[in-house]
Amino acid sequence: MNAVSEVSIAGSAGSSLKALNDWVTEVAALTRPERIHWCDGSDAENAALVAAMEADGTLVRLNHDTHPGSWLHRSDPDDVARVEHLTFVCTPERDEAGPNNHWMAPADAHAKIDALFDGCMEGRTMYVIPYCMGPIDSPLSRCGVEITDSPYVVANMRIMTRMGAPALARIEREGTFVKGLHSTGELDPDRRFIMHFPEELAIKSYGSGYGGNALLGKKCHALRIASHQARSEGWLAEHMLILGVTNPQGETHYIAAAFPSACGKTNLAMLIPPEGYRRDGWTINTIGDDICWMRPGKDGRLYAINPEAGFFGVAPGTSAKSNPSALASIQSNTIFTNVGVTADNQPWWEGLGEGEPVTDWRGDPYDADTRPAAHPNARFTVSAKQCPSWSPEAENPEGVPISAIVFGGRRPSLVPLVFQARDWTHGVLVGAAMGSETTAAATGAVGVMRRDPMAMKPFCGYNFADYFSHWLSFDDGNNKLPQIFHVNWFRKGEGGDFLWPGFGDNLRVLEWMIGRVKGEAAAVETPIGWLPAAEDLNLDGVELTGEARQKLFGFEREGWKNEFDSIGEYLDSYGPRMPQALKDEQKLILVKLSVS
Ligand code: GTP
Ligand code: SPV
Ligand code: MN
Repeated sequence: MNAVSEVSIAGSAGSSLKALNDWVTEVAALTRPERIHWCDGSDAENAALVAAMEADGTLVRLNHDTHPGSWLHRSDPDDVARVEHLTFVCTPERDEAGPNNHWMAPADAHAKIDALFDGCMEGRTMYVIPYCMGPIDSPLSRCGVEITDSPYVVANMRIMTRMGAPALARIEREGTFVKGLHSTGELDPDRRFIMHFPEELAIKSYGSGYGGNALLGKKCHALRIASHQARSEGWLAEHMLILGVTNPQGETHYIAAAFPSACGKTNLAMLIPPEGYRRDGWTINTIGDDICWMRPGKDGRLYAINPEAGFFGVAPGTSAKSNPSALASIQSNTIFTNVGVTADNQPWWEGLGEGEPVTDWRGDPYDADTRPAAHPNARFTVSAKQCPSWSPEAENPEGVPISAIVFGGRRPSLVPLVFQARDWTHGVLVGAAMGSETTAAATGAVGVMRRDPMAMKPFCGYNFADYFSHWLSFDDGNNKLPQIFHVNWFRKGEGGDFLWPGFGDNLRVLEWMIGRVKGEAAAVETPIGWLPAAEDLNLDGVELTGEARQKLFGFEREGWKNEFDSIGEYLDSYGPRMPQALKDEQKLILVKLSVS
């Protein structure tokens, strides 16, 4: 593969690249690769890498008549999701990481993981990937360098980030970058760690080649390290999609929404308006589907960028009906991970709605009694620009102004379709108190209710109590902050079915939110916030049973009392670090709930 070269930039580098070059030399001394390849992000480099991966079976060619430029990767069957129990935040003091993180002392963590890295790249190529999270010329963007021995990681990082020469130039200009060291190692779950060193702006990940464990720009950098940086620099790094809603009058409102993993961010970000809305001229513009960095602008509003350049989306359930924009995006130049394949070699997954699998995600003949064709956390990696609803505003270096922040999770009972927080402090409590059922995006049991504040439980790089204080600090009397809402697309009826149609129909809820932001839409005040009556939403064309109306728009006082008792216990579990303002808000609501 002649694109692989042993380039050292030491000789030619300006002094600001010296730190990078010294680090690469140090890592090479530890991992002892046969070759070092500095990635430039070019098409020729990618073509050479893909050809080499096809030759060694890392990538399987899909049907290039139906899916030009698309490939399948089958990961190790024990390496199919994030591993939260093996993910550590290594701050000098345990309390800085907080009860929300697994913690290890930095020196111990380095020693433990460096022992695994010792000689691990012998006979292999070490790739150096300079990347930029966010538009290359945005003051909100931040750069990093990932060193990896996985060409699959290189190919994914090329889609997910602005990778290569322009990023290296920015690093040279700025002189600072996040250091991410990754090796797939033996893919042995017993020799696997994902470690973060926020004070050192460093990440070390060993033993997994999958998604958020291995594409270090994503959850490791853009959330765990960035949330830590954001705290000291006065901004927010969040697990949120960003979308623009344009109404028939041509006004666009940008909304950022935090839902836990596999709870609907990609779907909402690419929403297709229901028929009547389309006719009236409503459109959706996609800025991002997973991560949002935002900070107050000169006018006091929060301005947001999507630090990513691609989507690493959940494949199962993606269909022409549920998410036509995602499906259209992944017809070409897409890497599929752990999906099944049809007889004519097209990618296939449960919920696709057409075709039939012959081979499952492990490469075995498909047998419905053995396992699903696609792993439930099977994913596609594709450039955001291939999405029909992609907005050029995603490249705006200033970011887009946010009108509303939405929190939500999978709540089969109690929680209504939507409500609005009274003010910022209440909204922060709504986010802090979020709960959701676990999904296949991480290893472990699925469908277990857990608190997942702001959808950041697996991703906040420091103590949640300090994180909530940071959120509260934005209400400084000068900022013009967004309204905060909570949604639940996953409320179930007695029969166990979802009561809300969801997907495109979620625009009905977004329209109500924008109406609230503009002071036009009606709502009823309750102790948990402002709730719409069913009549306050445009439900033209939606059939809802009596049970659905009652549960989606009702307020269940007794259930909420129990919920607020449990929220109080949760806040208390953080001890005295938990901001008093949140505890006061929780107590105030509990008192209101008790007065009927
Ligand atoms: P990550 O990439 O893991 O962060 O996930 P995500 O939040 O982007 O989730 P995604 O949009 O991929 O959705 C995950 C699952 O939720 C899919 O199976 C979807 O079909 C389902 N889903 C998304 N939106 C809705 C909805 O409005 N209603 C219902 N019932 N299911 C939904
Ligand atoms: C998530 O789990 O929230 C994801 C997938 O978006 S991963 O990149 O694996 O974190
Ligand atoms: Mn995610």
